Amino acid sequence: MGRFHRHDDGTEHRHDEPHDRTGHDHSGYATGAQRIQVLEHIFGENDRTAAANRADFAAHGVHTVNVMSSPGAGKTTLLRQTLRRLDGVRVGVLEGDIHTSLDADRLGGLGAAIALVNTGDGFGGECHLDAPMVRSALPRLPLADLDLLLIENVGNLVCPAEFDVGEAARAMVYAVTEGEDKPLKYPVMFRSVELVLINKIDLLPYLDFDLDAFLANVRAVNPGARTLRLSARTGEGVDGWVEWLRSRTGADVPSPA
Ligand SMILES: Nc1nc2c(ncn2[C@@H]2O[C@H](COP(=O)(O)OP(=O)(O)O)[C@@H](O)[C@H]2O)c(=O)[nH]1
Ligand SMILES: [Mg+2]
Ligand SMILES: [Zn+2]
Repeated sequence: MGRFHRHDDGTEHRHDEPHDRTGHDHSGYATGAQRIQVLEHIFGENDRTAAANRADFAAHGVHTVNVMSSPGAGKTTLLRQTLRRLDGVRVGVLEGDIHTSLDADRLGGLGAAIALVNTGDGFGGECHLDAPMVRSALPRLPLADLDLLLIENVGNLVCPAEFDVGEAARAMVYAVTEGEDKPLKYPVMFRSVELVLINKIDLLPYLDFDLDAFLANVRAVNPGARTLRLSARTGEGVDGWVEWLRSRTGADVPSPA
């Protein structure tokens, strides 16, 4: 049912190989030359649309951050905390989910403009956002009145990283309950982000998560990535992320003392 996938780090697979190395192939296409042509066509279309999105964001002075993670790592909880702290910054949220408006509803009432994209509603139930999906939501966002657009991607540790949606920056939320090994097992997303937000640190006393081993694994796949530790539940460390966002919005707003 899916449309296409790509691994653009060049090491995961070539387009003429089956996609099974990432654990699934939902392209629905036969292998061979025809499949390559279809993938090239579709990725060309994605990249052209991503460029159009990026141009629109730039034209309106909107800084766009694509937030990715596994399901349940804490994206929506963190975005709630974030919206509460971003006073003075005009924020929009583009909420990506396969089904339901549950997360979009959780983010309502906090001053942000929200646009929901359900990939199960006309986009084949995709496990990620792509550039045309993001583009479909832009008419529902007041871009001219925004400084920052936060995109909550569909929960999935693999596919979202493969699609440029026109964002200026990428961050991922990673929960300490996911173990130390995932940067090595799922390197594509870890490589594609500037910032890894290590979430649920309130649970560390109850886990045997080895933070040093995790940090070493992140460094092994992406030496340039910045990491921040936080708890979206207690709010500890969230200010560091909010400062990172503020520093990029271009909105000349001093942070509250
Ligand atoms: N203990 C703890 N739970 C958290 C934290 N952040 C999120 N959660 C919980 O993790 C679950 C999934 O969170 P959610 O924000 O929906 O994750 P998402 O799927 O990435 O958007 C919910 O039950 C949250 O309450 C955290 O920092 N600490
Ligand atoms: Mg969510
Ligand atoms: Zn997928």
